[in-house]
Amino acid sequence: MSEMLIDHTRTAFENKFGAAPEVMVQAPGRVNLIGEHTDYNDGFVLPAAIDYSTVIAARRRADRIVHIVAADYTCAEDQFSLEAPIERRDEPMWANYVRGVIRDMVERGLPLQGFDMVVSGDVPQGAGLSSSASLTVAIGRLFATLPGLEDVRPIDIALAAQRAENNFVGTRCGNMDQIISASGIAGHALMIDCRSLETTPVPIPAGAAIMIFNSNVQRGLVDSEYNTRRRQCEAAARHFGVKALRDVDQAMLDARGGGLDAVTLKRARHIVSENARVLAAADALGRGDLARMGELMAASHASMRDDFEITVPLIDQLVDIVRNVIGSEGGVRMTGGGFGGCVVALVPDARVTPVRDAVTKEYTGPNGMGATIYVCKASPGAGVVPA
Ligand code: GAF
Repeated sequence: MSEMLIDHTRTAFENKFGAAPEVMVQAPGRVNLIGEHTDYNDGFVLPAAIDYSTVIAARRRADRIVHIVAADYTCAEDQFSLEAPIERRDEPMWANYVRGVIRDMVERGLPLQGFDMVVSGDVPQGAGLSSSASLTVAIGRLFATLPGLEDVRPIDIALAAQRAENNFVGTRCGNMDQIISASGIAGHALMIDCRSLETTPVPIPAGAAIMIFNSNVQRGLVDSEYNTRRRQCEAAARHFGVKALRDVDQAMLDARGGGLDAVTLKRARHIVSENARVLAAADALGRGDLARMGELMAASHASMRDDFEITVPLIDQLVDIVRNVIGSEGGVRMTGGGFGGCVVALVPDARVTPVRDAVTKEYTGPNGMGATIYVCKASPGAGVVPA
């Protein structure tokens, strides 16, 4: 997490409210190493929290008013009372993420109080690195600092944040982004069982770097295509007579998949094979076996491209450029919901510069833009930072 961002947020609070903040919290964005679109199928994922986050500087108020200043949106403001029903706004959209979490916590009977707060962040927006989950989780983490809310656990914050997106903002996301933002562990990825909500920390091997490449392809179709994929997965689960595709294994798919139409069969094949890959990847990463991890990431990318059909040609090119440099020494794949956004690679430290050079030289995105490259540290989940 950037000290500069913390200082910037603290200063913005002092300038706006004329006093030092009393509490500061942060919540990170995330990168998913493997396990795409498996979360809403009750399956497995393997994300890591990254060192880019949303930071909030705040001070409790004597009344029940919530007053938010968005430092990154020309200090635009939102203000509402905890006494009245919290309504959705047409705009700005960021206000609905904030309102949604707070409304969820109020509806659950939690003893909330008013806050003055300034929100700022450095998670790239619209890149598929979960800037919205980092905002909703940061809001939940802030309110969890109030007296009487000590028992609110990271998973409670994550689920409130997911409900806010599903029920208030209107995004049909799964639970991966919020759980990793709330529960991440420094130096580790987390294998999450998205049904039982059990998390298993898996260390990032010493000497391996997490690189993220933003293709700068805008994720234009992501909402409509995401919802279509969800419907196709639900239809496939109904065909097999199970609650979710998590309950289908390769043998069932082979025996009864023939009854599905060709497209739905491909969607189901991605989910079934991807769940198996996540389990294998958690094992490989835990053993420090980057070569095996690389095979699994390559298979995941091929499955997203050919079966789930969520990659785009520029993303495929970016993956090829990285793979040509790292060979079997690491892994690379598209990460996130798809249709643009980012590519993630796990590479030996010695390969970071050659990979960066190759991508800078060989990748040209939309409007002649190159890729934006981040070398990330697996970071802790949401928490209080010194005010
Ligand atoms: C988006 C969603 F928000 C997640 O829940 C997940 O489904 C992901 O796409 C795909 O793996 O980030």
